[in-house]
This record gives sequence, C-alpha cells and structure tokens, in this order.
Amino acid sequence: VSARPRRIDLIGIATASGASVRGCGMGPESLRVAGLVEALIDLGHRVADHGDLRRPRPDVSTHPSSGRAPEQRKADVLDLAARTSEAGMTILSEGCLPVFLGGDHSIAMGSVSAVARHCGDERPVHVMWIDAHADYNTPLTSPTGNLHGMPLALLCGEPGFDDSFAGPWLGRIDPRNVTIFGARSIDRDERKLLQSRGVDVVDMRKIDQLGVVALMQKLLERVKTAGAHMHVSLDLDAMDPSIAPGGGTLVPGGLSYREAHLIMEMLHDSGSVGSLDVVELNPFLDHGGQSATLLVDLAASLFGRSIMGEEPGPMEFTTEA
Ligand code: HAR
Ligand code: MN
Ligand code: MN
Ligand code: MN
Repeated sequence: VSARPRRIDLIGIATASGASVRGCGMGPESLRVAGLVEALIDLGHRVADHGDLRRPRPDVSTHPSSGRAPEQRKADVLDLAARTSEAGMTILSEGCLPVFLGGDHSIAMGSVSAVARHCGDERPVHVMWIDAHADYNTPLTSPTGNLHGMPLALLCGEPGFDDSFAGPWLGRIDPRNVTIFGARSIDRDERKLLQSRGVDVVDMRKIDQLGVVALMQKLLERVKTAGAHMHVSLDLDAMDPSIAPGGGTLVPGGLSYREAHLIMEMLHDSGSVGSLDVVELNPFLDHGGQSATLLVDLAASLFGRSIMGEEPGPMEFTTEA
C-alpha cells in the first residue's frame, strides 16, 4: 500500500519513439530538476533512483520535424519496453514501489507488463489510465501509426498486432480491469473497441456531471473489493492545457488543478496503488517547468502530501531494506 512511508524506486525511460512529436525523451530529467526525489523524501519515503533507460541509437530525423523511420521507432519502443518490464519486475520483487518516468506513453507496455508478471495469478491488476486519450488503437484502427496511441490495446490482447509485437505485454491485462479517466479524444474505431470490450471509460463529461469524488469512490471500492494491485498511468495531457502546457498532443477541456490533486489524494488514501507511470511530459514545449512542477506536486499528493499535512503515526514508520 502507499499509505505509509515506503521504498519508492524511480526509473526513467528517456524516449519519444512512440510519439509523433519529439522532446518527451527529456521528461525524466525534467521531473528530477523539478524536485521529484526531494518531494518524496520530504514525505518520509526512501527513494532509489535507478537512472534512465535509453534508446540504443539516436532518434534521428532526416528532416527537421519529420522523417523518423517508423520501423526504427518501433524497434526502439519494443526494445525499451522489454528492458522496462525486466527492470520493473526486479523493483517489484524487492517489495519496492516502482515509478516509471516517461518518455511517451508507449513505455507503459513495459511498466504494466512488469506489474502483471509480478502479480501473476496471485493478485488481480487494475489499471487506471489517466489521460485525454484512450491509447486503445491497434495498427488497424490507428489514424497516425504512433505507438503511444496503442499500449492499452496491446496489453489487452486486441487483434491487429502481428508477431513483430510479441513480448510479455501481449494480452497481459483484462480490458474489464481498465479504467480510463479524463478522456476527451477518442478515435472512431478505437471507441468501438472500447465499447465492445467493456472498458470503463470515465470521460470528461462524466466527470463534469458526477464529479471526481463519486467516480473515484466507485472505482476505489471496486479495486478494494477485488483486492487488486492498482497501477496508475498518469499522462500529462489528462490535465487541462492551461495548467499543463508541456505536451505534444494537448486537448482542451481537461482536469483542473484541484480535480487532478483530489484524484491523487483519494488514490493515496485508498492504499491500493502499487505502481505509477508519469508520462508524456515534453520539457521542450513546457513553460518554464510549469508542467514538470505540476507532475511532481501530483506525485507528492499520490504519495501522501496533504494540505493539513498530518504526520503518519509512529506505528507507520518502518525501515525497509
Ligand atoms: N488517438 C491518437 C492516435 O492514436 C492520439 C494518441 C495520442 N496519444 C498520446 N497519448 N498522447 O495519450 O494517434
Ligand atoms: Mn532496486
Ligand atoms: Mn497517453
Ligand atoms: Mn494522452
């Protein structure tokens, strides 16, 4: 559970190979510069930073803003996903809570598969995908071919991914154990897939109408009843562009500052969160660190920062090896 001080392991995946816009490969370092480690230590957690996984070769463009070879990008995505999955498994097997710093959202192929492999048949996994997008396209439905728009579909075993996509991520997650939260940009065929698989899509209209509290209570109750490990995958573009400008695929009408924090605060209090992705931060497009700072503050809320800042009780301090 995340409700008490614990050991948190950071691992960066410095890549934009799944995205059309370059720059989010610099995300992990920007989160560190914004004070992520210090914020977690300040909350009483022990933190280990494993540094960054990197692409084996430079992400070159034959033309200033385009022309990155799709096959090379795909090879890079799959290579990093495999290494992310192994690194995540190691962290989880040591009883630590992994935080995966993207990088574009394709890194979740690695992070979520690590969690699913770790939990095996012992414990169900619930994925909370906080995002403006559903990232549930397949090569057959994607309007862009960008792999950061596909990780959930791959993890849920959708048809349309050929053998070249083989790996420990394929079909690891039951689509009925996925909640997409904050969506407002879903492609036509992607929407059909989501509906036919019974994915829980909490879109912005639902959030407007019912509010964060009721929707989160329902989700957290369900996860608690199932005894599931909750993996939270936080895409910067879930938040409204006015507070989170540093992303390559911004969509208006996103989560407000307090809505986003309230989600994190409720996740913390649930004690169900066992792993986290922080993805799609593009420091090249950010405004003076505003988006990086927001993500650090949201992570702090998820790991126990609260406005009145009550101290954890003495029973809750443990030292972990
Ligand atoms: N749905 C669009 C596509 O598949 C846009 C996906 C953009 N993805 C992200 N991740 N930024 O959420 O290309
Ligand atoms: Mn470790
Ligand atoms: Mn995403
Ligand atoms: Mn997104």
